[in-house]
Formats: sequence, structure tokens, C-alpha cells
Amino acid sequence: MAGASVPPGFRVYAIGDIHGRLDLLSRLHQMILEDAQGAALDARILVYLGDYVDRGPESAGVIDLLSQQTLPGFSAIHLMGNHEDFMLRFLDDDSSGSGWFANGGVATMRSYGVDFDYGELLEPDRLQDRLSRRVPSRHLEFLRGLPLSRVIGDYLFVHAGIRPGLAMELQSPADLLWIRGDFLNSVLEHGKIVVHGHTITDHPDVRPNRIGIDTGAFATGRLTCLVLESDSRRFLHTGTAG
Ligand SMILES: [Mn+2]
Repeated sequence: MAGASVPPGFRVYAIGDIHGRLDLLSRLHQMILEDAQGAALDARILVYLGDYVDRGPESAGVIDLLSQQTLPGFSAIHLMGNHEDFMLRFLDDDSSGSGWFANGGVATMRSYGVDFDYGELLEPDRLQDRLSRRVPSRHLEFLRGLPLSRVIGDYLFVHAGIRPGLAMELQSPADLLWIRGDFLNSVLEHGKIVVHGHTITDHPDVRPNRIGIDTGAFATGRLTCLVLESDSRRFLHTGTAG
């Protein structure tokens, strides 16, 4: 899709998977503030692509920051990632615990002050109870209210991707949160350029029909932000190129 753009006067900062790295998020926020300073803009929009929790050490801190005020002068869109879905499912149904624990959920529980030894992972009902008492209602409201996708101009923002060839209103939440191969390998035009996280690449994965910006921040220290303005694209990153 040549010439894809966002509306005149808009600048969009789309941020990839954070996974508990409050340190990197804070650094990136500072970079964004400096980047936007003095620019003549009608709208400065932050789009967070989901996966705020799990794996990294400060999931509770990330949710606390995102669920409070946004950067001054910006509006913010927070999308749901599959890891927020994991966490909410566990809080609703302890039988889903083992899948979440194996995918970084243990780090999230610790970040909420729920400490345990590994034997206790076999008693998910007790851990669910302890976590429920530790997660502030403001965090829960934030998590439960996250939308799955948003469109701005010629771009669609979503955590994982979309099922190629299917209209947006027919997409399943499971695909929007989880899809990989069928989306990543597709060369179909989707009507919009899809900006997504979920699947880690060393560098932003820029294709004609999609842009992946999950650079594995929790392990690499490299949190990536795509900056869109008019028909231009550029990137901000924390950490060093590697
Ligand atoms: Mn992720």
C-alpha cells in the first residue's frame, strides 16, 4: 500500500511489547516527549500494542503507569495483548493457571507482591485468590477495558495480526491476540497497513502489508516505537542496535 498515511496534523507513536520492562518504557516515554517537543501538531497519539505484563520484572508498575495519566499533550490508546488476556483468564478461572505460569505469569504475580515457591504453582486456586487481593481495582478496570484493535488513517493497530482475507468485523479475538504464521506469511493487501507486536524480530519487520515492532524488549533491552506522520515512517528505540 504505497503512500499510506495518517490524517494531516497527526503524529502517532506506536509502541511494541513492553512485558514488565518499566525501565525501558520510562526511557522511551522520555524519548517520545523530546521527539515531539516543539512540533506543530494537532494530535499526538500514543498507541500501545499490548503485552504490558509477564516475563519482565515490573508488570504491576507498567500497568500502574499506563492506567494513570498519559504523557502531557498526548492522547493514548491501549490495546489488549494475549498476555493481558492470560492474566484476566487466570483471575476468572484458576484452571487456566498452568498456561499462564509457563508463559511469564510467575513474574507478574511476583510484581504484585505474590510470593510463592514452585510447589505452590500446583495449587492455582490459592494463588488466584492471593493475586486477586493484590491487583488494584484500577488495574482490573484498565485491563478489562482494553480494546482489540484501532484504525488511524491507513493503519490498523492490533496486538498479533489479523486473519487474511476476512473482513475486520468477522475477525475473532483469538486471531487478533494470537495469530502468527497465517498472517505473518501472507502477502495479501489487508486494506490497511497492519501495525502489530507479538512476534519477536531483531529489527522492525517492515513489509508491504504490515509492520511488526516487537523487538523482544524484555530480553534485549530494545523497546521499539514506530512514528507515523503524514506518509512518513521512522523508529525510536531504547538500547543499542544488535
Ligand atoms: Mn509479547
